Amino acid sequence: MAILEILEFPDPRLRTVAKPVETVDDELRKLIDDMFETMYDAPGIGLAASQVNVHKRLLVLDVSEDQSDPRVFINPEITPLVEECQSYDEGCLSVPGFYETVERPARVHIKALDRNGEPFEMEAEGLLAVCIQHEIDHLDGKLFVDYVSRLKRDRIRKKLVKVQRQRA
Ligand code: QAP
Ligand code: CO
Repeated sequence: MAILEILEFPDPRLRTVAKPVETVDDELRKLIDDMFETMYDAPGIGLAASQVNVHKRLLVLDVSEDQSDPRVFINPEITPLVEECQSYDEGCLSVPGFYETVERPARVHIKALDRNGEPFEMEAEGLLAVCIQHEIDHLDGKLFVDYVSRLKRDRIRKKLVKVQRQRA
């Protein structure tokens, strides 16, 4: 297993729209294992392949408190079930140190493939629903900072570019 490098905002590669996974094989399962290791190491609750510069429609998440509920979604398709939205203070491993309130549909239906390539469907609400929607946004090249004002987003961008320069 390996810890993968996580791309950080405003890296333009985070804007890539990911392509559907065509075959779920051992190579993809190795990537999934590395993504879990990277996410748990951070630590984080969700990671999309786009964040580790792999532009395939694949995400992992675990919203449990003790890393006991790993879930994989390959080629996820999401449908909102209610018009009502919930607000959540979102963060992102690609936007380290920043949190902003985002509103998203409170209940969603998800269709996806599991790590064996088997289709499954489920409904989600609460943090799980927030997290799945946040991660699917990554696959479409979107970030939670896109939902806040340009002023806030520009401030976050400037601060992150500064720490990235200091590191380099
Ligand atoms: C997405 O985010 C998410 O700023 C997953 O310094 C977040 O795992 C979905 C993290 C909130 C729903 C609600 C962020 C770690 C982890 C940071 C994460 C940081 C270290 C974020
Ligand atoms: Co994120």
